Amino acid sequence: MTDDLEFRVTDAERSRIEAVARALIGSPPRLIDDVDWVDDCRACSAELPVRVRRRLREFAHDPGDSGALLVRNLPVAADRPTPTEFGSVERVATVGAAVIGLLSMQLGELIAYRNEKSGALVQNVVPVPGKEEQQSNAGSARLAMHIENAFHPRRPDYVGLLCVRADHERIAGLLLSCVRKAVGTLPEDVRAVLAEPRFVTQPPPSFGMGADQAPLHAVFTGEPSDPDVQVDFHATHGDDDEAKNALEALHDAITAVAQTLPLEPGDLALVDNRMTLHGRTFFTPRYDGEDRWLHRTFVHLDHRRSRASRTRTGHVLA
Ligand SMILES: O=C(O)CCC(=O)C(=O)O
Ligand SMILES: [Fe+2]
Repeated sequence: MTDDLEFRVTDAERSRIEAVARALIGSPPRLIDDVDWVDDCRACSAELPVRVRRRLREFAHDPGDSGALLVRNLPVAADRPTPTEFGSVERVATVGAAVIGLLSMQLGELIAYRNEKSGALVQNVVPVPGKEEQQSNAGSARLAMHIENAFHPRRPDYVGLLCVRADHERIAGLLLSCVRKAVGTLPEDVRAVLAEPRFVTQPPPSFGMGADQAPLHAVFTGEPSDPDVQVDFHATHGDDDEAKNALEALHDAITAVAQTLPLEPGDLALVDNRMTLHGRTFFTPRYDGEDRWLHRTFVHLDHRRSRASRTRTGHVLA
């Protein structure tokens, strides 16, 4: 299998990207969630270095066997303490927020969900005191492999995760596992079960949907040898014994091909959420302002498809 995961920007490209980011944040409105800022971000993303735009365009066409792209050596400025509050988001544009916005918008449209992180388009992934064991990005225990918002009919096509600060001990690893690498290792009958609507994924309480309303769905859809995947190993359950066993077999196969990436500041993981699961190894937060800190974005390839869930110019799905 080709290692198509890493793409390192040169120092000259990094300077150019920083100049584009500074131009974007230097003029009003400076508020990320303002529709005019998103329009400016889309326009400025056309000013990114051509080699970067070309690589992102190639990735959108074919995410390879890793189903993710790790863009390295990007400009970020860790110029304030790592936030510690639950639901932390970026409101005022910073270099880091602009950089993740600019690269995300070369793939598609930024989106968010009203019921998650107050609908902010650039969110923070930080450990939160008291939430250590929680299966959410506020935790610091091992986070089960999942696709993002697996329960949601309009889940993101891509998830962007930009590292602003690493954890103290540099042991936290972003886990990535593409179903393309796993599917061929599964027996035919297991794959057939995974392609049937025999699974349920619980929405998080913040979405206010009753667990009993969650519909049955298939875990594999599309071309059987190269399927899309809909699963969250914390929230998805098989509806019968055979389905439960198939899910366990998928878990083993996904775990066996997972890669662990200890993200460094300036690393942006763009994850194809249709075929690639992510998770995180455990780490130990200190809550001293120097903890691990990522920015996160969600991208839709086809903004039109979510029109019924948002206003005409809006980016936040109800
Ligand atoms: O902490 C991480 O590396 C990933 C957390 C995560 O799954 C997310 O923010 O969606
Ligand atoms: Fe996630």
